[in-house]
Amino acid sequence: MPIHNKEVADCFERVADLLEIRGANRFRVRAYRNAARTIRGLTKPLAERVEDGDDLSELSGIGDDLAGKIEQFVRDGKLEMLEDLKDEMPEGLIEILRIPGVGPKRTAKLREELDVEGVDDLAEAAEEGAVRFLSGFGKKTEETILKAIEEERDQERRFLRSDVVEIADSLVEHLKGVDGVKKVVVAGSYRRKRETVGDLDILVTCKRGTPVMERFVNYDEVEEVISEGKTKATVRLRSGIQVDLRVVRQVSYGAALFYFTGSKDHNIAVRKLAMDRDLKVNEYGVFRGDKRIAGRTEKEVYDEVGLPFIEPELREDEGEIDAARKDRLPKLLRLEEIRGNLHAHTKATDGKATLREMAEAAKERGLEYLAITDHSKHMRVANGLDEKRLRKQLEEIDDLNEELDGIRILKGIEVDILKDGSLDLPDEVLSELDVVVGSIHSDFGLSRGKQTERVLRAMDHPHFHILGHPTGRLLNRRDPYEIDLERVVDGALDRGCFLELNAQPERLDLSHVYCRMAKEKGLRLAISTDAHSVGDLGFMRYGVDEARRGWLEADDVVNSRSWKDLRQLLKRD
Ligand code: DGT
Ligand code: CA
Ligand code: CA
Ligand code: ZN
Repeated sequence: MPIHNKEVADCFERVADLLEIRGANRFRVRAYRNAARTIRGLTKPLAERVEDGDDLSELSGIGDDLAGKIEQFVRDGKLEMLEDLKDEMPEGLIEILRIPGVGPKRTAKLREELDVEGVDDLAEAAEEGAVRFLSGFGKKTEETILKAIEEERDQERRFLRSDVVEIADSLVEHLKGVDGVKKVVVAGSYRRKRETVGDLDILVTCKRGTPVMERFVNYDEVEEVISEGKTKATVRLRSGIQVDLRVVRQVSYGAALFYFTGSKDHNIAVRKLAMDRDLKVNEYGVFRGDKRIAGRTEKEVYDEVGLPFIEPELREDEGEIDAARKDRLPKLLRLEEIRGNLHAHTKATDGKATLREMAEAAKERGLEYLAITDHSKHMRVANGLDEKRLRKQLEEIDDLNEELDGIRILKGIEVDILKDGSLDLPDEVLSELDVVVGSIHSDFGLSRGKQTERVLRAMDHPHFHILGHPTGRLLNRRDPYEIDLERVVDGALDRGCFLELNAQPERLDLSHVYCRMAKEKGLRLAISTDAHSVGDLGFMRYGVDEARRGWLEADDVVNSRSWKDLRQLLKRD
């Protein structure tokens, strides 16, 4: 992919930052900043200029030296000088730069006067009140810095589910390998399939005398043993995540699993029901007086309080107890019920695999259909398709469908919803497609009213089928944009189009709360992986997890249907 001007400008800006921290001559620093500004103002891509053999040193503020550096960056995709600067700078200093309110000047000052070399040093200095006395700082700045660090730490403390799945699996395998161990299960928010987890809670049952604690604290991945007792221990793994381990007796297994799965609110609600029956529920069992009457399985626990088994994903005290009492629990969607995938990219835009590779991988996963929905031209950073390139892709899809058996490739697009709600490609070409996903990739900052109108306008287009990643959130990174989802759901129902549950583990957008709202209003969703590589097709499991947290059943999901039925469903009149 060609280098964009913004990347070159960012690179120079970075060089200026690092030079400034290092205390370089201020004219030199300014030269890089000026060059960055010039580059941001250019319309013709530098990559093209280099290719055309333009003399870059004719640009204002760019001499021979910088011209050479631009050529290097355009050619190699990186700048040796920046790499060197990064290598010689403590990494912590680079992290400090990212804290709002701390630029390179302040970073240099902190380093000079307070020996600050990283975020932890800075937090300590700020907590001690040493930062406010530096010239150019003050009390207010000190407070802002502390707050920013705390916020960042809070965010870092929760891990994306997809980042801990492997960690959890290998630890479970490790523990299962210990002679005498019977059951190993991960409880807590992980078992409830939350999209982020604070820590892992593992339960083990084993024969008497099994050295399970010892094997736990000596696991390779353990970085620190925080506490260790006979039946419980807590460690921190190298990845930073903490793990609580509990060894429980077989007779208490169900009660312990129930207790440590949570959520806390669900547990409290169930315990209330127990009290009405003069029972006590705790992590050791269900008791009448001093007598344990149940607790070997979770089902026993629910039986005793008069409830059917409640799936972990529903245990949030959000109405599941009431639904269980009335025997109205949903029959939650299962991964095997998903028959196709309606959002995927290829090399034609920002994907990593070819059309054929994506098709074959989808077939291997047992899918009946896969929609190829590359970006449209407004997404320039992704090399989005114009009408001509899209038509070329449609022909390739026709050819491939002729050739391949056992999978159908659907013709699609992820078309940009422009600021005014128009779509980035003409209705005429959209009308030739099987699936049109419309998404917002720009102007996230519109007011709630405007953003909502924009989406409704987009859905007015007669060939609009599915609203992609409807709130734009990125877990731990970007809040959703302001939008009135209730109106959007109603608007989709009125028009006969659908919303997506984007299964990328850092999106999971719609979130379960909105999934449930959509379901209650009678709107069906498409669960899609938004795959940018063959491996990403595996994200479907995370989408299904989120859907289950949103109470969805197979019927609530459009891609649980055969293509024949789905095609009818997508038809708008
Ligand atoms: P996390 O780790 O923040 O993602 O969320 P959880 O739900 O895994 O919470 P965690 O690890 O603090 O505790 C695991 C489970 O143990 C929790 O879901 C319910 C249970 N639990 C913990 N503390 C209490 C408590 O004070 N009362 C009750 N009833 N249950 C608790
Ligand atoms: Ca936990
Ligand atoms: Ca825990
Ligand atoms: Zn997108």
